[in-house]
Amino acid sequence: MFVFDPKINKDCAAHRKALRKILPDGLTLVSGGVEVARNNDVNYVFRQTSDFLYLAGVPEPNYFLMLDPKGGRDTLFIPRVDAHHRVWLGHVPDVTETRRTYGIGDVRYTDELPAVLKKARSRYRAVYADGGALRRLRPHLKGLKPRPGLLDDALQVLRAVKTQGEIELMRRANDISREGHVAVMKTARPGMREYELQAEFERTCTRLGLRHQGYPPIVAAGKNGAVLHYHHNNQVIKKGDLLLIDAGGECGGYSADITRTFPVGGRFSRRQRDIYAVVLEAQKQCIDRARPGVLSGDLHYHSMRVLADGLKDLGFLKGPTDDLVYGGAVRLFYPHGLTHMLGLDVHDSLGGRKRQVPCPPHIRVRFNARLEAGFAITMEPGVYFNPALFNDSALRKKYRGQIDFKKAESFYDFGGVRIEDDIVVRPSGPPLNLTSVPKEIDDVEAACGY
Ligand SMILES: [Mn+2]
Repeated sequence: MFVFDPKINKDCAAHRKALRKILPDGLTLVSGGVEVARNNDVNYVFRQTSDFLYLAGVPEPNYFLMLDPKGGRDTLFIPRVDAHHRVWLGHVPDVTETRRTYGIGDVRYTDELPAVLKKARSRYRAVYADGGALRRLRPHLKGLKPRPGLLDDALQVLRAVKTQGEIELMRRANDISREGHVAVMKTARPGMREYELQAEFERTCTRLGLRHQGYPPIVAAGKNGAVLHYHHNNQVIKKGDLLLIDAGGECGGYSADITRTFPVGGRFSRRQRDIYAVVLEAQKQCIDRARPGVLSGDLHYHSMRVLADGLKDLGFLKGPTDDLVYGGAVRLFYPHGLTHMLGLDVHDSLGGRKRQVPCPPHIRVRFNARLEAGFAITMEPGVYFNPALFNDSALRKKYRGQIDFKKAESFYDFGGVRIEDDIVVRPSGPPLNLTSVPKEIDDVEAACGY
């Protein structure tokens, strides 16, 4: 179905052009990542820095990128590898091949960087350099005022709005991750360990060409589903458990971020179905409302309202919806945000300082942005029964009249339900949904393969 294709971001040239337009009056220097030691002679699996992937698309370590807007050229600096190292590393592209692969007109070796900088710097007063470039090239930047904050902000501004090439990579990450999620639903059986399903997801992604995960998968059965960043993934899955899996592969550096919750055994129980339906309704309503001009904080409050109404119908909450939402009672069931930006980082750029929208006093969320066409964001409401919250004596006292704590306690073995899709805001109308993993109750049960 998918053929491995070391596809690179075809929009990097456009990204560099846009950056030169924001920072036309300085020399821009961006450093690629360097390898990090894991233990003796072994490095961690290398992941290029997100900004470098955005501007150059190069996944390898030890590169530099220089934008010289007055000189009218971008230069990529690549490490010079001698014959001895080729014995260990195999084929390493030279400047000619690199020029062809990445479409950057000027490619040189990093040992030429000091001489190139010496010539270029006389044309400028400022250097927009990141921390790594400043640390490693400081002696060659004489006479230039470093402005790392402006470079960072410019990149945040640009990275928030996805270009067509970026959306294509995100779609590919999503399409392959879909296969992984479906394989997990089909494979899950009582008696397995959670990590066996992690293996199934990662195996499927790798087999279809995604060599890296955007983040370590969360695979949580039963009560573990209530632990928001559960990472042990080592417990035995029991018959009748809900299985919550939050996992996404990475393509060209762009991550999918998908959560599904399904019944081990293939059929939702009555109470699983009831909670699931409430979360799904909140998610679908919020997806539909994700349009330009909408505040993400307002969407979060909308999701809290839908969840509060649903939990009221099921007897967990009582009282006026507004009181449950603004007073915070619903947050005991839903203690996280609805959405975050998504891209080269799974929690991606917030869009730059100018885009930060202060929250009105009645809204308390960590991420509050006015949505724009091209924003890629997640939509991930959830309902959890986490004893750490429901057993808290101060919270029990505060919400005594609003929460049926006895009923919530009887759901401790339930864990939680989260449903998470990746969407791209469109200029008008509802957003593009990149995620096609089954989520309707009938479709999830059908995918479970019993
Ligand atoms: Mn997420």
